[in-house]
Amino acid sequence: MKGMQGADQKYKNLILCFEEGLAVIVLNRPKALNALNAETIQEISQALDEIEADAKNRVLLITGSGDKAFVAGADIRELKECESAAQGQEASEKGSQLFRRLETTRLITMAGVNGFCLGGGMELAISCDFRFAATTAMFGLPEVGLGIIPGYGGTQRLPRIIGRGLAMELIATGRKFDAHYALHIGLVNRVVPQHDLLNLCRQVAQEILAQAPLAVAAAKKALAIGLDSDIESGLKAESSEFGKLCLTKDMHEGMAAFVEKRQAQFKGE
Ligand code: CO8
Repeated sequence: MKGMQGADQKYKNLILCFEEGLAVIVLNRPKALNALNAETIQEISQALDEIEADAKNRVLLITGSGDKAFVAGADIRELKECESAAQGQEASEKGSQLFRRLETTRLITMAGVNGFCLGGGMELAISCDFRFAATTAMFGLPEVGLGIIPGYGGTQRLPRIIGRGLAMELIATGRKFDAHYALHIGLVNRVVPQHDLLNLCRQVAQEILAQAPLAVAAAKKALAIGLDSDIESGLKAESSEFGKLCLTKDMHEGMAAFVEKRQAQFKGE
């Protein structure tokens, strides 16, 4: 992929690159528009192991290779072979577990949606903390048109992001929609021309990487606890995380830097 350095050749269906604190997973099955087969699901999990193992990595960008697709869904040729309820449930659970891991990782995760973002691909994108899209991106959960439902968390996450009514309409119709509509309903944070997408993602990653690492991770944790429970539990989690941060060197550094009118040098301690 253009502009990506340090690409790792050990994966068959994705490219993994590291850029000083930012890890980039580029889904790369161009002949199938980057559709997610079981092997790709397994490789994303393996890539995540590799990324999480190094504390230096703090932001993860997931995007698709080429300019046509982010991910065009789960691999329909593979899904077609599903012959029992148990087999279908297992396939759904495997993907769901990975996407839940993506949602709860300490990394801040973003999807750079560079083209078709359908079915399991859209479910992958909404497992990330936030999304940016190219003007050419197309979204949708077309599963009901194939006789199935979103099986990687789409029925759970989409209503949490855009609300019940809109989510139900989009899931029940399977309708595809463009990047501007995705921006309008709050599914993506920003829409930019295709050639600016990676730069935008990198720029936002740099903004995040300039902040105190433990504080960013604590904010993600508190936000997730609140969204997955009631506001009282969320507020409790926020206060608890706040308290723990008062013990960090970075808090003292951040405040000293403000008083001394200089740039803070955070160490993640
Ligand atoms: N799976 C497998 N192959 C695919 C997929 C896919 N999802 N999408 C595209 N491809 C393949 C095509 O078959 C084609 O291959 P070939 O050249 O060998 O025939 C190649 O990619 C290029 O695709 P097209 O020729 O169709 O390209 P177009 O530009 O004409 O159309 C579209 C692009 C509109 C994206 C079209 O390819 C399409 O509609 N794709 C399917 C989209 C879709 O329905 N996605 C949802 C799949 S179901 C799902 O995601 C369920 C998730 C939950 C699963 C939980 C249990 C596991």
